[in-house]
Amino acid sequence: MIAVSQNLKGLFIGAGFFSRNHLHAWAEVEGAEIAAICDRDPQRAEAAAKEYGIAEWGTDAAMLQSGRFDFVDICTTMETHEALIALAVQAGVPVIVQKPMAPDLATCLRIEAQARAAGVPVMLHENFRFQKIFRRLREILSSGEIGEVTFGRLNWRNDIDVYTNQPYLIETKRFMIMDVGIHMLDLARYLLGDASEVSCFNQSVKEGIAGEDAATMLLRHDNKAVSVVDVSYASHKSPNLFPQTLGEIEGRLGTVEILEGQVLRIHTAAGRRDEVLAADGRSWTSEPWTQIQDSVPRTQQHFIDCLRSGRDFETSAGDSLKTYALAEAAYCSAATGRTVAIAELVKEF
Ligand code: NAD
Ligand code: 89Y
Repeated sequence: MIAVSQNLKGLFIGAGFFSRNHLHAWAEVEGAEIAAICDRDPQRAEAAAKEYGIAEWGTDAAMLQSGRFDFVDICTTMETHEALIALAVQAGVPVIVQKPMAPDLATCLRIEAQARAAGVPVMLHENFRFQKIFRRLREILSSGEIGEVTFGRLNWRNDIDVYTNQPYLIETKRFMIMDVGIHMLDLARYLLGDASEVSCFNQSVKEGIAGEDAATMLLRHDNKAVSVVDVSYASHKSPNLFPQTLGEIEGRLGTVEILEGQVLRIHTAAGRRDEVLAADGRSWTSEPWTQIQDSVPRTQQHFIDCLRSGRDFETSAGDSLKTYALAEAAYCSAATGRTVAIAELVKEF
């Protein structure tokens, strides 16, 4: 627990494509502020410092070790996370780090073990579960209205030109499952509970990319519920459905459909009703990104609230190992053509 009356002071690392959402969000978060920004590209670091009124900028993440920071927000791509988190762990600085934690489960396990041994809290910036629609859906499920959950379907299928904003994805070998599949696997656990077995088929539909751009996963959850999780950047529809996650959750007493336009349709013996989730109306958000952008301040506020109160993060590195194990199992299943049990990959968490 960090019990101080002043704002916690953060170092922000990685002034690339997605950083503007974090930086706008940090200006809203209560109890924290960004004191310095770091990017190995000096122009990016300086420009972001100017735009967001951040007093200090630098190019070397070793500035983390100055003793002046209460937390670090790491918004770089996955290959850099292990080394950056190791710097934070050495300095004893709590971390919030963008998904994906790392390219493979072995690296995630190392990151988590080192942080745990040093007692340094690490949270994954897993913002999809902080979308309003999924917070509300979780409330409905927890209320018992549709009874024990038996089946789920979560799909993210669109053809957003992700390659222009995030060109590194063209060369990423573990692409779609790590990029958006990981959000869906986290959501599947959030809504249906932990899962123990995975089957998966991967597809590379677009030519010229190094990894898969579509994946269809089948999960067996611990309470025997089943879910189908499918993701694709090669699904052509008009209007483009980006960035909506659609699907349904079935329970013994009813069903909740997740429909286009941020609508939850609840079916129970009492009848059917729709709940429409409105955007928060921030000045810095814009379509089609609003649904994702609105979830970023909630994610960061959760990190700060937990740091201040000593509560566990919902998506701590330790908890998230269960999500990354599902992703690893999905790749293993796609490569071998068989169902993979999590117990084959990790003895216990
Ligand atoms: P990006 O490549 O545009 O930006 C990363 C920045 O980090 C670059 O400016 C790079 O110079 C800098 N950097 C890399 N290593 C560094 C180091 N060691 N020290 C200092 N600076 C360093 O990447 P992006 O598209 O902004 O994505 C960043 C992360 O955010 C990725 O992991 C991506 O998957 C994730 N992301 C999440 C969401 C979401 O909704 N949660 C959306 C988009 C991207
Ligand atoms: O990289 C993806 C993510 O994590 O959320 C949206 C995104 O930026 C593009 O689909």
